[in-house]
Amino acid sequence: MKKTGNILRTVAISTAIALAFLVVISGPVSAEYVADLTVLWSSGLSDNVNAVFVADLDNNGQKEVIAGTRDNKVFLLDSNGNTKWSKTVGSAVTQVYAADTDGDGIKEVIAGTDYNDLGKVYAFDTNGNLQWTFQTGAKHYWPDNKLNVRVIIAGDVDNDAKEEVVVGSTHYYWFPSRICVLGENGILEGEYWNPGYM
Ligand SMILES: [Ca+2]
Ligand SMILES: [Ca+2]
Ligand SMILES: [Ca+2]
Ligand SMILES: [Ca+2]
Repeated sequence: MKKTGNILRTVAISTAIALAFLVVISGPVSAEYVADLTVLWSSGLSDNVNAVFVADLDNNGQKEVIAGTRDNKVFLLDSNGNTKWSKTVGSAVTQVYAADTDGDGIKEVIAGTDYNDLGKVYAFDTNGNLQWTFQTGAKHYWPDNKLNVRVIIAGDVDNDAKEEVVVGSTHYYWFPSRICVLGENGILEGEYWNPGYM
């Protein structure tokens, strides 16, 4: 029996075949119809694509694509795959997201890095200007502060009409894990340390 697939609006993926390429596809998705997916565009980036997020940052009806690469770069691409800007951060980018941290209606580009950068979070405006950073790596339950940012999500968790950035970080080798809730300007509004891996 055929499965009826959901219509994929716009999905960005990094492929295992072309590691440095970002490929955007659209079409109905089901096990039977994967071959029907159409490549809308592909964009060659500088290194392996570690993370991708799609959002209409500026509410103009066109979605932008945020991508983070192994060679420490954050890219913002337009809806046709053209690079609007790229910025270099302190180490490999592990996660990217979009969040309106200051409540002005425009989403910021959020990126997290690995333990070589002590698990930092970077926020850029839509023009690529750095707005703030926050280091999630800290000594707690373990004698060093080498945390990887593993998860970033956002939402208005305290009803102040500004989205908080919620970051999950884990030690690169051992167990300590940390959840940070970052408010406007990257201010730490809440945190939780777990002695084990999360
Ligand atoms: Ca847009
Ligand atoms: Ca904003
Ligand atoms: Ca809030
Ligand atoms: Ca807040």
